[in-house]
Amino acid sequence: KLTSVEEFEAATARLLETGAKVGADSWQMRVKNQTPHCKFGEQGICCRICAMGPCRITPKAPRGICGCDVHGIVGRNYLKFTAGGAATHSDHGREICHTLHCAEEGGNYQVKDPAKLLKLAKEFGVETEGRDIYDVAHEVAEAGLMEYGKPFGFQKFLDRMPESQKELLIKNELAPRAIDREVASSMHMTHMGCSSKPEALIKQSIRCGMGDGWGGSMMGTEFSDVLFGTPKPIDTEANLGVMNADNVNIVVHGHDPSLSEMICEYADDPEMIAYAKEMGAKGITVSGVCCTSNEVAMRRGVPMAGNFLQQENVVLTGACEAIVVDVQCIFPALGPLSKCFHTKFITTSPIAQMPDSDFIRFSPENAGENAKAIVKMAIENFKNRKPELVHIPDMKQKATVGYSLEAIVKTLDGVTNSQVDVTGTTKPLLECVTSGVLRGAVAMVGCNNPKVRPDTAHIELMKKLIANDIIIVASGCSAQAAARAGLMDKRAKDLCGAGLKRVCELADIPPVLHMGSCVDISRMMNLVAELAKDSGLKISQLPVVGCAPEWMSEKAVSIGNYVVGTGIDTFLGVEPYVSGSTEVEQLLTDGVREWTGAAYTVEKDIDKLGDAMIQRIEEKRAAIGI
Ligand code: BF8
Ligand code: SF4
Repeated sequence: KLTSVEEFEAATARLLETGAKVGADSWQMRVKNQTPHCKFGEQGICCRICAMGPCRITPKAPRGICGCDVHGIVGRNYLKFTAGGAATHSDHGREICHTLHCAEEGGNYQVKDPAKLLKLAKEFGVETEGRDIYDVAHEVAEAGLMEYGKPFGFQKFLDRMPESQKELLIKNELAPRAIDREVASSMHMTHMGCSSKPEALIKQSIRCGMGDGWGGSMMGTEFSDVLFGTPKPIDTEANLGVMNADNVNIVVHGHDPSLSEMICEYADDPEMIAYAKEMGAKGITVSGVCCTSNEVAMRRGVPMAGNFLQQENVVLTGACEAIVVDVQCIFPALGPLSKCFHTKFITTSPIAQMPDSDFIRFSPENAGENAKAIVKMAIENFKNRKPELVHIPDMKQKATVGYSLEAIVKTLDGVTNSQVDVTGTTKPLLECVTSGVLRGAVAMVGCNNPKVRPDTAHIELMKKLIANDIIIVASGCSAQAAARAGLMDKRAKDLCGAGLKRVCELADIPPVLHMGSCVDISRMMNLVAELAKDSGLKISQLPVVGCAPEWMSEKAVSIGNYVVGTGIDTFLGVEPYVSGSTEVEQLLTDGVREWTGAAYTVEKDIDKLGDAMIQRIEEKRAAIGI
C-alpha cells in the first residue's frame, strides 16, 4: 500500500506541533509571510545588474535606463540563473576530481571501481599499461580538472553523444567548451551593456547548461563511481520512520559523497557503536536528506529520511543528534531550528557556511579524522535529548535503489527472447519499447517547491505514467518522493499497466528506477545516448521525455537546459521567471527546437502535465512508426 500525501501531511502537522512548543520557525510559516511574491521578480522583469537601476519594466516604463527592453532583461536573468546552477553542479564535480586526485592506497579515499577508472582513462587518452592504479587515477583526475579550463575544443564527454546530436550542437554553437569558460562567458554576456538579444542569451543558457550536464555533472558522477563504487540494485527504506528513537541519529544532508561516505564509514565502526552503547544508545543510525542521501542510498543502502522540504522535519523529530551538511539545498533555517532542540548542526564546507552551526572544515586530507570527530560529537550529544520532545512518525516504505546505467543494462539483459546477441547493450530495453510493451520512458527529476503541494506532483504523475506502461527513471528529490510513497517497492508493479508489470516481473525491478542524485542526471544522458546509438535513431526521436514538476533551484534550470540541449523534451510544473517576455517564452517553448531538437512545456495543472507527456510520447512513437 502506498503512503498517501495526506499521511505525509498529517505526520508533518504533528511535528509542527512540537515545533510550536519550542518556538521554532518553519518554512510553512515563512511561505505565508512571503506570499504574494513580488510580481516583477516572478515575471523576470526587474534588472539590478548596474547601479543606475534597479529598473523595473511596466507599460509606462518599457525600457530600463540604458534602454534595455523587457526581452533583454528577462533573457539576461534567465542566463544568470542558469550560470548559477551550472557553476554549482560543476564545482561539486571539481571537488570530486580533487578527491580522486588525493586517493591513495590505504588512504582516506581509495579506488573502489578500477574497471570504471580504466574506461575513463581510455576516454581521456591516459596510458594504463603496466602502471599503478593510483598513478592512473591521479592522471585521470588531472585530465578531468583540465576540462574546466581547457583553452581549445569541446567537452570530452560530448564524444559519448550520437553524432547527429553532437553535430547539431556544434553547428548551432551550443557545444560546451571549457566548463568554467561557459559560466564566465555567461556572466560576461549578462554584464551591463553586453547581450540583450534573447536568441543569444537563450543559446548561451543552453550551452552553459550543456557544460554542466556533459561536463561538470558527468565528471561528478563518473569520478564518484570510481571512488565509491558504481551503484548496483540494493534494498533500503525511506521516510522519517527510518530514524530510530533508541539509537544515535546522524542525518547527512547536502550533495558531495566525499563527506557522507566517510560519516557512514565511521558510524559503522565497531569502536563507535560500542561508544554509542556506552552513552546509553542501542546503536547508530545514519539516514539522509536530499541528494547526499541518494548517493549513500545507491551505494550502501543507507535509508532516506526525506527530501528537500522534509529537512526541518528531521530536526523536529527531537531525535536527531547531528545533522551534518556539506553543500547545496541546505536551509539556513536549520541553524536557529537546531538551537530549539539538542541537535548539532554541523557545517563542513567553506562553500556553505551558516550562522548557528558548528563548522568542522572537511578536506580529503583530514576526512577520516574529522568524520570520526563528528560521529563522536553526535554520540556524546545523545544524553542531551529531551525525551518529551521525541516523536518519530511511524512511517516508512521499502525501496530498491541503485539503478546506474550499468545496473539497468545488466538487469534488463534477460527480458527479451531475442536471438541476436544483445547482452550488455540497451537493445533489450529498446525491444520492449519498439514492441509497445513499454510505451516509453520519463525521467522524473528535481526538487520540492512550496508552490506545489509537496510531493503530490511527483507521486501523482508517476502513478499515472506507470499505469500507462511508461517506465520511470528518477533522481534527486523526485526519487525520494517516489521511495517515500512506496513506488520503488517492487510490489508497486501492481499499479502498472500490463506491459510494464510484465517487464517488472521479468527483470525483478520496481517501475520507478532510482538513478541517483541530481548530478546523476548525467547517467540518464548516457542512457539516452546509448539508446539512440543502439537504435540508430536521433535522441529527439526516442519516446522519452524529462519532467521536473516541483523544481525550485538554479541547478534545476541548468539541468532543464542540458536535457533540452541533449534533444529531450522537458516538462515543467513550476514557471521559470520568464513570463514577462513573450520572446523568451517563445524561444524556450518552441524556438530552441530548431537548435536542439527539443523544447520546454510548462503546465501547472498536474493532470494536464501528465497528459501532455503521454501525448508527446505517443506522437514520437507514431513519427517513427512504432
Ligand atoms: O540537487 S532535487 S532540492 S537536493 S536541487 Fe536540491 Fe532540488 Fe533536491 Fe539535490 Ni537537485
Ligand atoms: Fe537598468 Fe540597464 Fe542598469 Fe539594468 S543594466 S539596471 S536595465 S540601466
